Amino acid sequence: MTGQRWVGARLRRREDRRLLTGRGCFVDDLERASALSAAFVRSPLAAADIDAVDLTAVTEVDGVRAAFAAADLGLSGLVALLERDEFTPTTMPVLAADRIRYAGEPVAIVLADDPYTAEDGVELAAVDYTARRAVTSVDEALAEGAPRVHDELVANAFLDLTPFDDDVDDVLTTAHCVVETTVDSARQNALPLEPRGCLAEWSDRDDQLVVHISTQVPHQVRTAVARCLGLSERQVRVIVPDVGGGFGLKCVVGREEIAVAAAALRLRRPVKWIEDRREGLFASFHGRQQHHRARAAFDADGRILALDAEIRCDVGAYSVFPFTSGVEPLMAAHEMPGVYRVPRYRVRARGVATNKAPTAPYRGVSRPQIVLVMERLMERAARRLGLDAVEVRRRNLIDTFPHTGVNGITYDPGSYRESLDLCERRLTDEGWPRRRADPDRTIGIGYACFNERTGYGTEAFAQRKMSVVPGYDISEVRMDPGGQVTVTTGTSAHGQGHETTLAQIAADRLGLHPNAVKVRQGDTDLVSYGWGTFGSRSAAIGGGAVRQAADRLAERIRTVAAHLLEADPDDVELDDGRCRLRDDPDRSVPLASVAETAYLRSHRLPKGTEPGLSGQAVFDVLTSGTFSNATHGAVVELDRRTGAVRLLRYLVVEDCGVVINPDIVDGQVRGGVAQGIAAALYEAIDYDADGQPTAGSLMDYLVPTAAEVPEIDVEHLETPCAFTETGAKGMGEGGTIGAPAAVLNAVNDALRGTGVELDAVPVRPEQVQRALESR
Ligand code: MCN
Repeated sequence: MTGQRWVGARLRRREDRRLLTGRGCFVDDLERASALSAAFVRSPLAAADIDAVDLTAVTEVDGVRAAFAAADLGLSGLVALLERDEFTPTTMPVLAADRIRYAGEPVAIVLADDPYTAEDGVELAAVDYTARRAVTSVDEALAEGAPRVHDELVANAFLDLTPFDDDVDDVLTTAHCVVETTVDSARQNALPLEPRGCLAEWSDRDDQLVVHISTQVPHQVRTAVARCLGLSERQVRVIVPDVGGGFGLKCVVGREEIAVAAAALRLRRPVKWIEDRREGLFASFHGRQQHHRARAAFDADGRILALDAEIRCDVGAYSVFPFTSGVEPLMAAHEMPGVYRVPRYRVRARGVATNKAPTAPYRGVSRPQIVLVMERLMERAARRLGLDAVEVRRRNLIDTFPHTGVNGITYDPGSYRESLDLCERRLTDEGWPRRRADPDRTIGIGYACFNERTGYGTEAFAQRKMSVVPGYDISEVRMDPGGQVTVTTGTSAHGQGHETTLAQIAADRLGLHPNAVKVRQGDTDLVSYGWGTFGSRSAAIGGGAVRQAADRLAERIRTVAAHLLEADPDDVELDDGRCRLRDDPDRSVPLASVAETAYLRSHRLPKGTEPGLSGQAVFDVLTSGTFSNATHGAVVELDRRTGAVRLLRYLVVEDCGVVINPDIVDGQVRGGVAQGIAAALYEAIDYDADGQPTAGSLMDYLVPTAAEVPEIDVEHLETPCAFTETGAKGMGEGGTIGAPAAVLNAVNDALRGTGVELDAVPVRPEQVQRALESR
């Protein structure tokens, strides 16, 4: 094992042993003898005034210990801010006090001996509402005279911005060819396997409210709880047990979580709340409901000359803490050109309030939609110009790096062209697209090229003008007296395998096996502040902090070892659990002896050397971020009689810089693609005209299962990133970003010759049939 490099190794996920053998510990596994269970009284109406809340009958139920409405708790709400004139801040109350803005909004919290009794109590709450007219679509919300979802919003827009305003009209009128697409994507729920949940308890010993919670962002939960409850940050400790997925839905703070914390503080008893699937579906957070109208001008060779886009995001009833309801429109408007050279760009983007559940930044955030837009434009232009669509892409791909786009973003080097070439070659060599003899069942092939901005540091978030700026991250790496290492990090994995990959990074720097490295995360008392895990930031930023901290520890180890070996620290290298002299490898000392000396025999340390062995670091990406890239290729079979689509083949060629663990990256890509396929073909949360969600269970909200998801092949290209410590770029969202466009393009290819082209997702059998019938 001497000289073994762990970064790049296909090391098995260390967390899987406990997770796969049922020994993981999730919030609901935490038991407290005196705990109360919480359940929420929720509004049945989407828009209403609350006239009165009477919880008397609730508290009379045997086993119900308390029930609180907004007035009883008297809490300030959550306010998320953008420092932009185009943004109007609003408050999300912890419990609705006088207005209801979506069906399922929490009005009161009921605390009982067990969850069943709490639900019984909920049934008896008497709330008088006066219904208002609900606004259930962007068209309705923007119409003249529409009811206002929040009084302070003008034309129901949380955010209305035109960040790029090139004069594109002359190009659009004179260009050889102009194509247009109207892309609609349905509202979705990220649907983590484990729903939201928390257990809050007051600790007299620590004078702290301890909140165990299924979240991606422990420190942000701490800040929100402290602010809402009027506690200092020290008085709140947030601990994250095992988390069964988040996908962005858990990177914002839920009002139920604050209410549970408030009840535990008030009652000085542990309070537990576990969301049920129905609540999760319609009363948590959604994402993805966007409407894009885009036109692009091309020359006769298929080169894009200008892009003109209008983006309307249906962001629901509230702005979420801390990212705000601006996250979808901002992301879409700024990043739409993607991998393509767009010389002129005009865009207007709005985040529109409706009487629906609020939206959180669901994995990929707006990029699945903007990739759909760009890829549909490429396909439409190719058809109009009689060119091959892959060739049109090739002619437009950014090919010199770094490239500063029309959107002001600087793209670091990637393998845009190489990934497309390899993806096309692999699928062509396999003989796709083969058309079957049966004319009713046609085969289609579709591609999508995209990049994914990852590792947003302070600068990238500051450009977005967030008032709470989640950029840097923190790590401490320490060695105990026995030579074993503990890494603490401000990132907070919830399925991504950081216990493995962060250990691989530290192990390389310290010349150890990763099994000698324990990763600790998800506890606000561990590090002073961390930003958690979202935005594919953990490898790039968290990993950078770990590597720097490990290097600082290694330096300390070398100093002590050099003293023991009577050598110069610069001549000492760490390898295979030992410190040895580079030019005289027979002279070495085990790391464990160095550690023992540093802690237990400190009198032997050189004068002026502090006892103990640890290193700390704060790392940030001080650019607009780093861009990983990929090309997805999908092959589908379309049954023209039923409209059913079956995936036959799926290939991803991706480049996320230096790959820390290829198995984990493959797993991340495959999971992401499955969610992208869900967006392309299955999932949609629709609302009726009264604002009632029509998907109340997994009977109506169609989640693809293993039967619908094909084998997904992943090929890696590696363009190392110059400004992350590890050379890694993030990739945790990419699978989700490319799949909708690749699948939709494949469906359109299978529809070739019918005159039908589809630009909206999901494409369900009834949409295909309807389109074919109405030709
Ligand atoms: N990795 C690697 N080599 C690279 C890049 C990443 O080995 N060059 C590894 C990382 O070390 C990490 C994993 O791949 O173990 C993902 O890394 P990264 O791209 O940094 O993303 P994050 O760890 O920050 O995870 C966030 C991302 C997002 S934004 C969502 S949403 C998401 C996702 O990851 N939600 C997930 N993946 C998920 N996976 C699961 N199982 N559950 C979720 O909720």
